[in-house]
Amino acid sequence: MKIRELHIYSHKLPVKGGSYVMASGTVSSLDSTLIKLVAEDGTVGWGETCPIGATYAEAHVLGARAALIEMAKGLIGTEIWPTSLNRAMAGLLNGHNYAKAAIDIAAYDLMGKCLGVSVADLLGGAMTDNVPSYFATGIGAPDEIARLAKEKRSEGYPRLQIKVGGRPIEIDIETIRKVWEAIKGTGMRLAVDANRGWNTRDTLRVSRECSNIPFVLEQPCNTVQDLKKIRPLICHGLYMDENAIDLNTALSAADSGLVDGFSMKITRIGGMQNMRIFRDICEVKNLPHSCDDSWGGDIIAAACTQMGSTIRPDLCEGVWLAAPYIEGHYDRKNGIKIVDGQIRRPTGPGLGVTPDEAEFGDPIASF
Ligand code: 0XW
Ligand code: MG
Repeated sequence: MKIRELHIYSHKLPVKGGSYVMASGTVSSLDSTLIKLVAEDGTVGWGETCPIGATYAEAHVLGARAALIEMAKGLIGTEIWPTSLNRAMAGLLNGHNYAKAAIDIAAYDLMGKCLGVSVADLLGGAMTDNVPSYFATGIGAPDEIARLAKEKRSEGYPRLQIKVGGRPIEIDIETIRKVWEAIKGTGMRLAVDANRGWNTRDTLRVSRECSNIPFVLEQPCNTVQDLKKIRPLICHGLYMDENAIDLNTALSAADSGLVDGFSMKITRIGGMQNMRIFRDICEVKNLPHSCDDSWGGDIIAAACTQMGSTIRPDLCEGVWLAAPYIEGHYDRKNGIKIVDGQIRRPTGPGLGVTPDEAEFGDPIASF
């Protein structure tokens, strides 16, 4: 089955409540990029990529679009099947995983629709239709984050990620302690994510001074070298997020024992095909991981949910969605929602969501 048409759309996703703050930057409105692939028989597949600003990862909105435009002409007439498609993309452009991911997601959606099966089936089969999510706070005052932690626990979230970094380390330590007071004994799991914002000195201090609090340290420092430096000295589990820029890096972090798990983004690793390989590597190495993306609407949420449903349940750290921070849906009927901390997997063919194209207006480019 070959690609006949490729269309690129832009869609604004303002942050509900004004802004989302992390150590690596503050965002108030995201500009998502959607891909519509049309196969030779007229079947349609949708993909999406939405970097969270320009300072979170080595990714930004116009970079995604330039990369997609660079590849687009060469992709017309290419097979949609994932291995050949990913090889075709590699032959057209080096790197730029986060742009290629949008094509790969659309191809999976299209394949599922052609074959009449869900994307989870294509990925090996869903383990559950009720996928656990986790809530991620932004950076905030210790008492406010502790209040939010309690609220999210009572809503049913099994896991919480709190953001730290970019301010005096004493405030981060106070936040961690207050959050733990609010959730201890409830079974809620905790990740402390500095989004590269701490140096090694402060990371060691936090781990030492909070040694009695069971959390995982997510991407505390900026580089792999920093993670190597702190690794033997911390008393908390270490998860890699932003540094896991491709399969090679993730594989070597998993194999060398540098990390205890990952916070993984489908677009950063290059789409469903690479995420599936990553999932299987983690299963071989017995490493927990999440299945998220940096931001995005119903298409990316459906991709994360379909993939998340196939992760071995004891290794699944949850599927994070931007949904709590976004108004509305692309698909009013089957749009992806978090209810009681869980996400219901759409079971229709492909991704299981059908966006209302009128929401996106005219394409910004068509091939
Ligand atoms: C909390 N997230 C999943 C959403 C933002 O994109 C950042 C990310 C993370 O874990 O760093
Ligand atoms: Mg993270």
